[in-house]
Amino acid sequence: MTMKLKSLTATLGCALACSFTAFAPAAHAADAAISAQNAWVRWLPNDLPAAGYVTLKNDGDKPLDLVDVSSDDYGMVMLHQTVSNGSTQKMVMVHKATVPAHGTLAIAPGGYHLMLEQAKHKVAPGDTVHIKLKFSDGATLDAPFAVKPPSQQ
Ligand SMILES: [Cu+2]
Repeated sequence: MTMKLKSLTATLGCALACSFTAFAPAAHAADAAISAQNAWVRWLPNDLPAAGYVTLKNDGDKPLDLVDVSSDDYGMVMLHQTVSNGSTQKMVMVHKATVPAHGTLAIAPGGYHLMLEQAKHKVAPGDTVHIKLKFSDGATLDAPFAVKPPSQQ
């Protein structure tokens, strides 16, 4: 079941909260416990794979798993995890990531990332791409991701 994207940062409805979320893309699935914050893509030149990052917030009483990722902007989207083994680091593909009840999961540099490959059209810093995040309760979030240059940390 796909739920309709309902809101943008501007509709958070709380002037105080907005001071913490200014300019950050935010998305909520209607009636869903899960929301996305600070969604962005670290773009790389020459059609190299890009990495997507987002903080997922679960307002519900049960843990939720991110179980599928896809995009109309990329031919292939995968959930990867960076695993360090002493002095070396490697990426492994994972099939789910858990957002704890009343908690957050940071898909952030050094941990999880969304591997974005085979862009279907030209993507450049300043653009917005959309990634669909599907969760174990059936909710789907179609989140806008701000595309940023490689220097972004
Ligand atoms: Cu990767």
